[in-house]
Amino acid sequence: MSNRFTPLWIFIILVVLTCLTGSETARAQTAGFTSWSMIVFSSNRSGNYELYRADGDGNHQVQITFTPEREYNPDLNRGGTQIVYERRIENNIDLYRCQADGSGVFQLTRHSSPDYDPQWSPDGTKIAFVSERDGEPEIFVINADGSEPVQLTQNGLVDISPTWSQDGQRIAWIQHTYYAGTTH
Ligand SMILES: [Ca+2]
Ligand SMILES: [Ca+2]
Repeated sequence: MSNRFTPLWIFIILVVLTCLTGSETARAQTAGFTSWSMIVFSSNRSGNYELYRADGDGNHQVQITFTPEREYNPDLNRGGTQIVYERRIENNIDLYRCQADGSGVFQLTRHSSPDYDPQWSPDGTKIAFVSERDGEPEIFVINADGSEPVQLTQNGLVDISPTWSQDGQRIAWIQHTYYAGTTH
């Protein structure tokens, strides 16, 4: 798996995706990707934010969500079979999961506070994400079916952007304060 994550491949994918979506939004350029043979991304090219999948070279783009809500931040699991993503309804955000073709949509979080930044664990059994359910952004982990949420951070700082280590044993994230503007 480590070969798939070489900086060269990541750079190539980002360049391809940026070229494909350059006239669209910055959000579309921050697509999730975990396999260079397939990419998933969010775009508002249809007039509403939807998820799309494409081959690793950007060909064969297919729209896989068709909703009045806004779908963002897809993350594809390592097997290329499941996508976790954000669905935004007014001021709330919850996490959903679907098959790589967009079928089998399943709601993972049901909370009045925003849940976002989902990331599959390497083995596909868990999802790390950010939730503001205690008042500000904290890192959480849930099982792939949305059960057993575990809160990993609890502090007065902003904790966002969780990323799993290759062995799935550790999670790195960004912690900062809005006011000081420092990042660790
Ligand atoms: Ca939509
Ligand atoms: Ca915090």
